[in-house]
Amino acid sequence: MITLYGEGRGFRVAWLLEEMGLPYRVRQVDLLGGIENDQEFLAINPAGFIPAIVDGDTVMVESIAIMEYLLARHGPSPFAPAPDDPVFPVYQQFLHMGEAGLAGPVNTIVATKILAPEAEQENWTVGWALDIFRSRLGLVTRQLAKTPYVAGGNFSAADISVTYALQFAQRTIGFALGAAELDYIARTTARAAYGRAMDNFPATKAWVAGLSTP
Ligand SMILES: N[C@@H](CCC(=O)N[C@@H](CS)C(=O)NCC(=O)O)C(=O)O
Repeated sequence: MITLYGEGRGFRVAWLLEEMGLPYRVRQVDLLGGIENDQEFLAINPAGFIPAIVDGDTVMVESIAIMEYLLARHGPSPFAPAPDDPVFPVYQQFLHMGEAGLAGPVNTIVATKILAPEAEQENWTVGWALDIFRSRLGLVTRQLAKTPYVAGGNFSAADISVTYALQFAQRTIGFALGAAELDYIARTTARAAYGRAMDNFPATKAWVAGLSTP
């Protein structure tokens, strides 16, 4: 059975595992409690960030790479178009943009606003990261004007990647999304697999329940 270490971006992995019907267990990782106290996890990921998975002899980090691994190793799956499918390029683009162009830049803002000394919380880099997020979000909006999902007419792992990033921006920096993105999130999160993944993520569930924008 696959072990998934940590919530946070591990949600992408749990959601995909639920969509694919693959059995897994969640091993909690308490980042705030001091990762140096969790030697068992550090033996899995010595860099100390989440998520990570263990699948037999395979140990992996990076949420998008883990999703690609699961789709390749445990597929074929309807959540990843084949390389010769016309939507494959746009699928691949948004699968990666969800982290590289959206959630990643938001991480910079969150870390600065929450963890940096007060005098450094409104620095140049925060504005830069927000500009990056906004410009990539424009590409998502443009795509959603054409198709209901980011890679065309069908839900895919790219929607898991992008939905996570949009919700992350809403939940952490209170980013106000437009109507098209809100409709999109309503569509993707109505899936039963999303709800099942959330039920396996008690810390995320409690955090979201306490927010004005779930
Ligand atoms: N690009 C990585 C980002 C991972 C990441 O930033 N994880 C956060 C929690 S969601 C974390 O562990 N932060 C603590 C750290 O990086 O040391 C991914 O997509 O998995």
